[in-house]
Amino acid sequence: MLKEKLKRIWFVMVLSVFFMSGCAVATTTPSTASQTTAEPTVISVQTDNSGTTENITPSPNPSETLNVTADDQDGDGIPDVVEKTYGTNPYLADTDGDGVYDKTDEKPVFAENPIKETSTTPLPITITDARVEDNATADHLEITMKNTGSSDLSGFDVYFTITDHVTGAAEAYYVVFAGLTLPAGASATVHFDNDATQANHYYGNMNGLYGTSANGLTFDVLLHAAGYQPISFTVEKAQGTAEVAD
Ligand SMILES: [Ca+2]
Ligand SMILES: [Ca+2]
Ligand SMILES: [Ca+2]
Repeated sequence: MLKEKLKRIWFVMVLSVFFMSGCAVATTTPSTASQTTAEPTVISVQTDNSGTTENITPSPNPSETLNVTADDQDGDGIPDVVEKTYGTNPYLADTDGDGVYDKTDEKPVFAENPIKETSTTPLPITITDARVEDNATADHLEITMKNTGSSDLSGFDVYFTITDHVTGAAEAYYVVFAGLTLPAGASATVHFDNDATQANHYYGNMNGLYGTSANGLTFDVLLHAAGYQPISFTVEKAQGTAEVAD
C-alpha cells in the first residue's frame, strides 16, 4: 500500500511540474503578441502625421532677447517713435510674424508664406463677413467665420498680403490664432486691432500700408486650420483717408 501511495504522490508531482512549465509558456505568448501589435500602431501614427500637414509655426530667433522699456513697448530695440518711421508695429516685436524680430528682419513687414498644407480635405468654414473699414469701432481687419462641419476646429493660422492699388507696394503677414477653438456649428469674429487683452483679438500693423496709405488696398487672405486645405478670399479697402495710426 505504501508503495502505491508513493507512486501516486510521485505522479502528482510530475503533473504539477508539467502544468507549471505549461503555464509559463502560456503567460509568455500573450506578452510577445502585445509587443508585436504595438509596433505597427506607432508606425501608422507617424505616417498619418507626415501625410496630412507640414505646417510650420515660426518662433522668434532664440539668439535675440527682448528688453522692454518705457520708450520701447515691445522690447525689440526699436523705440516706439522710430517704429512709426520704419512702418512696423510698436506693440509687436515680430511685426510680420515670420519669426525674426523687427530690428534684424531685412523685410520686417513682408513674411514668406509658411503654410505648407498637403491635405485636400475641404475646410468646413464659411466666411460670413470680412471687412477692413466700417467696423463698429476703429477700422481694422475683421473676419467672421462659421464652422459648418460636425467637428470642433482648432489649429487656425492665417497669411495675408496687402497691395496698394496705386503704388503696387505690398506687405505680407502671418498670424497664428492662438487659443482659438471653433465648436461645430459656431461662429467667431477675429480682429487685428492690437487689443490683445480680449479673446480673438490679434495684432494689426497700423504703421504699415493699412494705416498710412490713402489709396485703395486689396487684402488677399489665406485661412488655414491644421489638417484641412486652406481657403482664400479677398477684402477690399476703398480709396480714402488713411486709417488712424495705432
Ligand atoms: Ca519697439
Ligand atoms: Ca516692433
Ligand atoms: Ca519679422
